Amino acid sequence: PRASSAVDAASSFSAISDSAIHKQPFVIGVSGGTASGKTTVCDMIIQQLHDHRVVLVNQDSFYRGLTPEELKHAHEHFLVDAFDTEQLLECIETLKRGQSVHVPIYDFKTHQRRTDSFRQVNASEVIILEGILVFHDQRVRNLMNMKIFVDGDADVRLARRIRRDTVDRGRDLNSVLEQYGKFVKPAFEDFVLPSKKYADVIIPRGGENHVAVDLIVQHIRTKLGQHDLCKIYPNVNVIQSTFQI
Ligand code: UZR
Ligand code: MG
Repeated sequence: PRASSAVDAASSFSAISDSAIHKQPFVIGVSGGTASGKTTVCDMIIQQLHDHRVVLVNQDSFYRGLTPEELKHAHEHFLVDAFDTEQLLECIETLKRGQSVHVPIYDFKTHQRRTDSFRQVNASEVIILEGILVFHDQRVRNLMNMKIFVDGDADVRLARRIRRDTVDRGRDLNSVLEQYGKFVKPAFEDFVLPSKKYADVIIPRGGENHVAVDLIVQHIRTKLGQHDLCKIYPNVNVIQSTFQI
């Protein structure tokens, strides 16, 4: 009986290793309101995981371009279906299978996708998917191994958004404030905030929170270490055959 339980243990260990052989990338979702510091948190994670291969995919890249008619009221057209979620889903699934993808490039100034170029994203150990609504679709959520919500006060976020939209995106103050009041804030309350409940970790004070980022990076490292189980797979085979003799 002792021998057979040892064989059972060995074969179940081998089953773990079998799944580790098709080891999948670790997928992290990073969500939060506009200008909450999502991008900063992602950059900090990537920097600290320097010895692993990490790629960042932005949900923003999957905005559908606006039609000429929609362009006339450009700031009114950013609701949930503004994203091509099917394409985003396919992109993350492909990366999870270990294949590279072409991610569209979205231009916030013209509200259009570039037609002449893509960004090639290669398969890697860690995939970070960042965006205001990455927790909204259940199918996208299900692809994630870890979900992070970056929190921040609305006034701080609005101040940052004003600076970004006027300085980086070439908009005027009035249109930024109108868009914020009419669309960004209501969409945050209706769609983004409710999706916070899916988060595993909520980070207060966004990119200033080094302790939170340290903890997250430690967790990712532990998980990647477990994936490395497959490296001892040959030994597991030897143990198993010894028991079978
Ligand atoms: P972050 N957005 C634009 O302002 N223009 C576009 O052409 C496409 C998107 C906004 C979008 C959202 N909302 O608040 C923000 N609106 O970009 C997403 N209205 O960027 O997560 O970095 O804040
Ligand atoms: Mg951003």
